[in-house]
Amino acid sequence: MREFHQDGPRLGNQYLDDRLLRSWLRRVLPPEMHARVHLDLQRFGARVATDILALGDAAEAAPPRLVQFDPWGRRVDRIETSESWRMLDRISAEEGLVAIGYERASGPLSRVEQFARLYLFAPSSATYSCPLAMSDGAARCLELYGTSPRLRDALRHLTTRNPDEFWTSGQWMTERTGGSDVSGTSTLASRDGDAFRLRGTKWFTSATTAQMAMTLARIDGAPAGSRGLSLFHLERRDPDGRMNGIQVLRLKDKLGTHALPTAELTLDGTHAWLVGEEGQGVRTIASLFTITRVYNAVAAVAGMRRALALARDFAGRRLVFGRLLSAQPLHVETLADMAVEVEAGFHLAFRVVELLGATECGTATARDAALLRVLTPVAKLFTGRQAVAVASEALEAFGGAGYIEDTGLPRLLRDAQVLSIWEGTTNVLSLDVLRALDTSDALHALVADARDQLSRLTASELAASAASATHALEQAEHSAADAVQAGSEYREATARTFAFAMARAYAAALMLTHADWSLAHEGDRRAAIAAERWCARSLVSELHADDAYRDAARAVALDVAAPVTALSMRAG
Ligand code: MFK
Repeated sequence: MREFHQDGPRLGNQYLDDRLLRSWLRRVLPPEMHARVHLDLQRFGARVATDILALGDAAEAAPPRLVQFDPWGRRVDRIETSESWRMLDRISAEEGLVAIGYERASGPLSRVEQFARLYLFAPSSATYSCPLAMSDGAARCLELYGTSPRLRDALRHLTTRNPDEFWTSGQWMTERTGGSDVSGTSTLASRDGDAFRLRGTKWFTSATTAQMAMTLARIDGAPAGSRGLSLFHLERRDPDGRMNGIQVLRLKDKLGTHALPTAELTLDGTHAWLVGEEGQGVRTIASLFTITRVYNAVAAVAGMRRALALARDFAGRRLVFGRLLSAQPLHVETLADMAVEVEAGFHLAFRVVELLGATECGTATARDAALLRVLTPVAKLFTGRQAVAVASEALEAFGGAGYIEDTGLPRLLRDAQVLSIWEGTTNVLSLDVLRALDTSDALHALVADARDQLSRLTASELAASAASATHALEQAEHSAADAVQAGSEYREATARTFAFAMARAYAAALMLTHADWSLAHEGDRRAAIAAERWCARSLVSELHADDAYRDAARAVALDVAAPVTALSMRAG
């Protein structure tokens, strides 16, 4: 008797297979730039499914190891990483994964080009995207506040394409007293000539093999609380190669991100240099964590997209109850829901990327700046939660195989779970949304921008969804006003619900804008179906499962062309 063996999922070219990424780039990039970027991403999309993927898998299989003592008992505190992990570092430099954002060869659109690459890279990289995020954040912070030759030199290392000179950076904010609340930071900084010596313990430090780090400390005599904190730059090793007053206490034993070294450190006389003004540490490091939060959002969507790609491919291979999964209506429905989540998250994350580029290049309006401020936490918190839900659903789409380690699938979920925690949890970021509303005209900016987008739609078949989006925006605006009236406790308690409502409504406007363009310029109905499903599912409660609806589901679930009737699903 012939034994049955199920084929596992296969990954194709991750750029060519990504209809949404390709379509969105075609829309937002000028034709000449698009032609160049298209060719380049085609090459890179093949790499992330072949050699880069193999390096990521190998790095995951050979996690870092801490060697605290040499054979003769001397304290060395060496974190040993795999050859594959180090290769990912070199590839990151050569591919300009940070550099593109600072060369700014394409002006404000440079960030779009850079993050399109990072989007392809992240899910294959065993979370090498984490050191890159912190390095990019440190680069932005040094670009803004790094006035001394030492700090300018660090910036040069962070943004070079030369792998022999490329540095990564850590972002050491967390102490035992708190990750979300840094006000209890107990690391002290004492003056030493034109520099400082740091003493304290850092409880979570990601990518601890980085050449440098940015960290918070309290200068002797500074007041308690977060207003007494200053930001410092330090190098991990002295010029003679010894650890710069740093002891590695242990590596953290984490649920996921296994290739990424995360450590607990003691600083004891660590030589460090002030960045920005004394007592302005939180405000100064905000320029760094704005960037890492954008990375988080893009990596979250990239992870969802990878999970969907694998589940889609598998649906075309797996035969159950006499037919392929891709022909099973209930499975198609599940895939369609996942696909719609990916589309919504993608638009939110890449809208922030666009705004970031414009702000950095001085082409942003005041409204764009306010939008960037509020959409950064909104996109981060929303996509972080989506990533966990979509990864969980994807595992289930493989049945028992999704739960078995050597399929590689459980990693999707493990590595997603951190995205809603680090760089600010969902709740902390919901509160940051309130901070943004209080310190800028962000609510007005967001609502006005979404309304402008909706008012420019031309396709009549999108009108009902546009009305739902408009209604949702109005509701978000009213609940913000009601919350202010009701007082700060109520406002905090509803912050998360409010942040999610804004995310959903704004994502609807972005999806409809893209759908409108895609209908007109590509004759493609899939973005419209995704937008319509989004508005129907998330903003309006009733759905009607008629034939047109099922066709529509198939089109977004399997990414296949849809009949004209598919868009009429709300009419049923
Ligand atoms: C693949 C992706 C990989 C991503 C890399 C992950 C690597 C992992 C590394 C980490 O996870 S490091 C730890 C990350 N930790 C956090 O993100 C901390 C989370 N907590 C917060 O974000 C809190 O809201 C915060 C610490 C900022 C609260 O601090 P404070 O001092 O209580 O806030 P306060 O007093 O409201 O603000 C101080 C100043 O900072 C104000 O400016 P002014 O002095 O001018 O008034 C604020 O406006 C400013 N500020 C605060 N948050 C800001 C901000 N400015 C801009 N953007 C923000 N989000």
